[in-house]
Amino acid sequence: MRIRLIGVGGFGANFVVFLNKLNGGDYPFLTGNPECLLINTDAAALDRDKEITGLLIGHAIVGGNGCGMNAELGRQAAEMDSAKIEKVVQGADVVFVCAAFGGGTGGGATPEIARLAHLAGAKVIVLGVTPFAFEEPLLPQAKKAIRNLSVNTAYVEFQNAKLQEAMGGENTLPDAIYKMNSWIAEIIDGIVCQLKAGHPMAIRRSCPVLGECRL
Ligand SMILES: Nc1nc2c(ncn2[C@@H]2O[C@H](COP(=O)(O)OP(=O)(O)OP(=O)(O)O)[C@@H](O)[C@H]2O)c(=O)[nH]1
Ligand SMILES: [Mg+2]
Repeated sequence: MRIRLIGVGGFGANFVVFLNKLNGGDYPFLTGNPECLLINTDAAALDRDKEITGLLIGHAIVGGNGCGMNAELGRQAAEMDSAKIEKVVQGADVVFVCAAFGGGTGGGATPEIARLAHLAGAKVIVLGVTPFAFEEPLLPQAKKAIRNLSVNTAYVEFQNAKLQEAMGGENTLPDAIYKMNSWIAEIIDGIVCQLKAGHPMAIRRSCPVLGECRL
């Protein structure tokens, strides 16, 4: 089974790098070698994480400088480079896409990447984080990104705002982020373990209308 893990935008890259640093010790699925890939509109960020294969999108519109939290630019970037994205999702049985829904690249490009992966024949699972409470202006575009996910895309939402609240005031932001990354990794690990064991499990999204999701 070919499993591909795609980190989109800044958060997506942070998460994939976090997983790669674990060396497979904590999460057995890592020993199964998922193929990791980063997709970003930010050339410098891809360069920083160059130990993982990167795909730069949208260079013609943002010049490799990221989307400045503008999801419309992220959407256009993915659309204009859909041929490149099609190539990197070919041949995968399962594609996990990790992104921040509130980010310009993450929120804008993720629905298109997920759609192309589905068209290429993969089961697609998006793992997305929503904004922290102090990032309220990003909420509308995060909600829009979720609405833009096709009905063929399963998704799991991780809410930064709820996470911070749940962890209480004594934890620092890096603690909260570490914890969130660990939860996302556990979910991917669990799904892959089930699939590899051949358990009869379907990955679906049953309802195209998405309301509030809770932790
Ligand atoms: N939990 C968690 N959230 C993160 C992390 N990095 C960024 N975020 C959240 O992600 C959102 C911003 O998304 P980014 O991924 O930085 O943006 P991007 O997709 O790169 O988009 P552009 O920079 O606009 O091209 C904000 O809500 C951040 O709080 C992280 O490591 N962990
Ligand atoms: Mg960025």
